[in-house]
Amino acid sequence: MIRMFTTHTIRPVEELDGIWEFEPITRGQDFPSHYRYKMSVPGVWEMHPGFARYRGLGAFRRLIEVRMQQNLRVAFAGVSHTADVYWDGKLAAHHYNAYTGFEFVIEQVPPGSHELVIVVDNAFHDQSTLHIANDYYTYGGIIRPVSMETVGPVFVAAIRFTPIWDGSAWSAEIGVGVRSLATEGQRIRVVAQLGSHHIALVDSEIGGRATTWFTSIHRFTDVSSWSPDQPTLYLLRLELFSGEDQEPCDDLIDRVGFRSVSVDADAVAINGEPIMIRGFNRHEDYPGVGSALTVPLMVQDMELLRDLGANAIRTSHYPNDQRFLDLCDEYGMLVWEEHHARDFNLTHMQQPLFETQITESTREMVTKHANHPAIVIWGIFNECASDSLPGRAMYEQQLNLIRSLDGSRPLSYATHHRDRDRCLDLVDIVSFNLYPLWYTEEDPAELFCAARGWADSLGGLGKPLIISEMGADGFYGFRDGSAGLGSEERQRDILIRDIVAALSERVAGMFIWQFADCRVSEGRDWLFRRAMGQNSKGVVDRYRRPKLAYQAVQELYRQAAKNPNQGSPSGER
Ligand code: ADA
Repeated sequence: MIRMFTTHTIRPVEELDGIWEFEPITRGQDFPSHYRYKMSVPGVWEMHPGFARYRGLGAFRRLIEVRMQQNLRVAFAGVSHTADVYWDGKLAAHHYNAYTGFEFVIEQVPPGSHELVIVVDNAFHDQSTLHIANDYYTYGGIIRPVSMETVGPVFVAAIRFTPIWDGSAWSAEIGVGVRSLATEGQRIRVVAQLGSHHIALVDSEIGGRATTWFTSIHRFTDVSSWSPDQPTLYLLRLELFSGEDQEPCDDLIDRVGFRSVSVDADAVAINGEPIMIRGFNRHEDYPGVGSALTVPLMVQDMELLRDLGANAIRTSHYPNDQRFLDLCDEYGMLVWEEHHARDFNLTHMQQPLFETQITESTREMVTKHANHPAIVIWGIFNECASDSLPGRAMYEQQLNLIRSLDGSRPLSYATHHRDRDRCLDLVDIVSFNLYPLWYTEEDPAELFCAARGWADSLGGLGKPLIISEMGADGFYGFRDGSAGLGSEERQRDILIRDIVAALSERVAGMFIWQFADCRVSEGRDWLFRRAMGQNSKGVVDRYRRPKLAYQAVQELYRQAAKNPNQGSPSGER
């Protein structure tokens, strides 16, 4: 399943999910002459007993039968982390970064059997500046769905939908990219349908061998708003007509919602309603399937998050699977989505490939995910070099890029630099990662109050404050009446004090670190010596079994949901 809804009813689509052939290879080696293993796509090779800890290169192969000559558009939603795709032995696409998709078109494919080989790399090396050993695990494999579509000489390449609230009614800016594979220019029409609205979107000449963008603003009188309580969604169906044809030759369907996001000094507001963010940070990770979560597991996470009383998720620290974002749209779960960056110091950020790779991660995230109403904040650079002037220039560059691609959402980044941060004036929401009572002995309420002070004196005055991370390790099953270090009791007690402090300090919101325990890289550094090879700050363990903190967080989050304007819901325990 590529998305949680049908994206084409005219364009033929075949999902290439299933069992592919697999063979590990070494750098510089030719394609394997035979493939000894089978792998699930989507999947991670770590689920295979022979590759449970494999870090390196592997070739995936699949034969494609084509019945008649056609143009094929192949779309990979996520390959971890570098992909070189070969069609009948010829390089068709190269892509870096596990967490955003890519696609390519093979023209005039003749009937017969064709070979699709994809060489996947999950190794850490100087060609990979975003995937490094980190406090989460970079798995290997084709981790998200693969699809193959038949496209004509002209097709809809992309839709962009931005809702606009003018104070009394909804309109939306609709962008459509039409791609022509023909050498000659031609006349096309695009018609849009959304609910009861039918719109003649485009009637124009387009040039050959190019993607032409058309953007226009339309008023929608007969629609309801999307909100966390009433997440009303609409299918936006575009049909493309070529020349004088009366029948459409292609279509593209996306799912959209009408909502606005704004900020003031105290809060993030959806449709003008201030919302206290009761969030969790979440990694895409589950035993056995790694980062290739199945739909039932995504739904399970969503149900658990709702059960916990959460209304928001931060996709720490990379763009998420679009099917999970689809679920967020459906459940009314607010999303802070961030590009792929965790804990890069200035030296790291100054590596030759870094700027290109992070810029692509930002661009792909925004252009591919901007239509999700659930995404209400774009984030960049978690705990990177926002404490230096060269770092600031890089923050500014990424923020400017996002603003140029989508000016409709507030921007933020999570910092741990406290009063040394130098970028708070650049964003719309000020966010601090703080671990009182865990990494430091500070009192949570005093610390969050101090954070407001740092923000106010460093360019964040008048901007809402989010505690983007707070939490503590708690090892599942380690119960200890004296609440010893790493016990479920200690974790629960710290989280209670964190949440109560955040609520009483009137921050705009909080994201607990973290929803579920996750596997982490192993290595020599202290970070990579984490016990059990995992980050154990989840309120559920890797199998989603609740720890003691679960019920405590649930109680506080649910009370906060009922009394959004009161500070501490239940006082200290
Ligand atoms: C950081 C980081 C998280 C995680 C956390 C922790 O704040 O942003 O990815 O590593 O610390 O558990 O220490």
